[in-house]
Amino acid sequence: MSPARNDKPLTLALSKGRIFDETLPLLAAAGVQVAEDPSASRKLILPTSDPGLQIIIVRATDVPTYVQYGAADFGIAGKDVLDEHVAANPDGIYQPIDLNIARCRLAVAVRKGFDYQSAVQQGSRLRVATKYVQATREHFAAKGVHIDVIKLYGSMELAPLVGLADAIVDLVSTGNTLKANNLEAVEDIAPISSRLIVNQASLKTRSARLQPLIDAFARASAAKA
Ligand code: PRT
Ligand code: MG
Repeated sequence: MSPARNDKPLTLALSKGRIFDETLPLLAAAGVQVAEDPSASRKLILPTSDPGLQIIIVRATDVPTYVQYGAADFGIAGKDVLDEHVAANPDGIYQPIDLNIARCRLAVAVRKGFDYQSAVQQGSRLRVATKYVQATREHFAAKGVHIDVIKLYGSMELAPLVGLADAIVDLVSTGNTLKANNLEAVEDIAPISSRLIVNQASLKTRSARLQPLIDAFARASAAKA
């Protein structure tokens, strides 16, 4: 551990959009304000009212990678993203708290009128399009249903409409996106919320500065739950 590294500000990795927006009140509860809105600014490193804390803005799926390698000391990521990351890279990330923000659920959805239950009962092989390959494989393996997974990076809702897949596994919050595309959720896989994640080395070497923030986040999120 070099002294230089300890003088650097703590770095928190966030994605813009709902996670950034829902993290602001948690930071405020820790006495920290953020002057700039990443949706309006092109800056990727945002200072905060605490000179010892900066925020970096990365893609939601990249947050665990920055934290794992210690480029960020801590970060906030959806359980969906985290589970997929940890399945491939199990080491280096500590997950102390469920922040109860950016909540939704992971679900199986199909075109309205597609008889999912019968297809499952008859043992048909299903084609399932998803960004969540690990969670999807585990879910269907536990049910004893054979599937072919088609990996997509977005707009999963389109896949059943154009014959790419029989079903999708995707996040649902209001259900409006499914409805707008004539799809319906037929099975819930897991509730999803965002988690605080911490680099394991940072937790040891920078705990004097990290722990108070972790504690403030824990209190603020428990008050929300
Ligand atoms: O958007 P981008 O491709 O840059 O990245 P991302 O989609 O990974 O990021 P973002 O900010 O959209 O999502 C970050 C995290 O928010 C996710 O990892 C989830 O943990 C959480 N979250 C909570 C959601 C939703 N709710 C959600 N509704 N993430 C995505 N959605 C999408 C969903 O995939 C679907 O397309 O919103 C659509 C459904 O919304 P409803 O309200 O119509 O049901
Ligand atoms: Mg998105």
